[in-house]
Amino acid sequence: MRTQVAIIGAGPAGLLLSHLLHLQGIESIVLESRSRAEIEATIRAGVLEQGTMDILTEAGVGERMRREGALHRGIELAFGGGRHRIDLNELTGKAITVYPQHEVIKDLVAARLAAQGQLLFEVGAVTLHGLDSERPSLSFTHGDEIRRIEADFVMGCDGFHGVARPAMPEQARRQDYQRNYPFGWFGILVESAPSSEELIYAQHERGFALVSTRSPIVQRLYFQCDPSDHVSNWSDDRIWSELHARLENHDGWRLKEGRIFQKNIISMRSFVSTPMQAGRLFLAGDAAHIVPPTGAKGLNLAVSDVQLLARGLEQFYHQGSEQRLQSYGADALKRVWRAEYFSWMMTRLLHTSADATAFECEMQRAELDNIVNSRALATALAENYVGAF
Ligand code: FAS
Ligand code: PHB
Repeated sequence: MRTQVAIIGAGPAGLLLSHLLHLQGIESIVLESRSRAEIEATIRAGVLEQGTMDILTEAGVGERMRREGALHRGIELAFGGGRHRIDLNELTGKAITVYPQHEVIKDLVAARLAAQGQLLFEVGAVTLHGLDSERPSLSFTHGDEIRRIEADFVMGCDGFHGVARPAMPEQARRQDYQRNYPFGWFGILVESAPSSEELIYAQHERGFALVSTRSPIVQRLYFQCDPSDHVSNWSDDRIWSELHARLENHDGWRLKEGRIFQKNIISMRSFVSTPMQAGRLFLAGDAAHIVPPTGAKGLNLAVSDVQLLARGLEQFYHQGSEQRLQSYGADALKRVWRAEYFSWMMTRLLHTSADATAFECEMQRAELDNIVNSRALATALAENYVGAF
């Protein structure tokens, strides 16, 4: 097989890149190890920045997002029994949309298939070859066949556990930056109306909790847990009791309960791998960087990487210049590091560390008080949250 751009991974990064290239008349083939049904059912992110909304709309795949997504003009920080609204729209002129990542995946898969895009699902043994040549290729299994794709470029959009980053050529002198957190998130999907108009990020001595939503009849709730904990250790009653405790407040608001129909625990890390490119191999999204979900940046960073890559490939194929492609990694990392900082800051601000000293607990509370009482600090948080950079 032969194509211009071979893409490994049909997550948000790989699918959006393939779609943006198609709009520019650039050919691509996407190789995905899981089935279509699996990728369209993987529950992950929920918050789209304004920039992401705009890219999806301009690319003609934002119609259902605008119809079914929930536009949120603010978020709430809960601590000390009170709730404090950060008015994102008043402070930045922007908003966010809560629209589940798996719905974005469905919209992108539908668009690619409608355009006869080449998406190969359930591939195996993807191996990268000739990355430092001008004719890189991928070998892989598909059904009972062993196949090979020759391309001009290989895009590693295969997530944190993919094969592209480890295949980075030695001479690229890869450097990884990593911070593992001593806690994870226990996530549940609940059959109930939303408990709040907007997302609530709660700091509590028992641990962090987050009230989010998926639809008018499904809530998405999270609470901080031990990353080595097991879903089976948590009965529904124990989950509700913990969530109510962490969301206790003086103003009479109460979390809505309902049938819990999905539970999972995600671990948390900050991770950046540099460089994000070597020869004809480029990394985008979780293949290159991971953020703790506290800042709702993961999906949005993948989209901004892909927008840069699509512009670079368009310049290469339409103007014969490699200038944008050569600066891709450096350009992407500017935003990546700012998002890594924001996600780390929000995680430190809102989570409870077992080994925090009494002084550190007071500093955490004082930092929250500062933010909700200072327009300048609230604006800084709002700008980072909506992605105003
Ligand atoms: P993805 O991991 O989404 O996609 C990579 C794709 O490559 C997958 O479909 C995978 O099957 C495929 N693949 C992997 N190896 C392959 C191989 N060898 N060959 C072929 N295909 C291969 N972000 C938020 O903002 N908020 C959240 O609440 C949030 N929750 C998350 C929960 C979990 C469990 C995880 C893992 C991530 C979460 N994230 C969240 C981050 C998440 O949304 C990512 O940032 C986003 O999926 C990144 O998209 P991609 O870079 O496309 O990577
Ligand atoms: C979600 O709805 O899944 C979500 C929202 C905000 C976050 C993380 C996850 O910061």
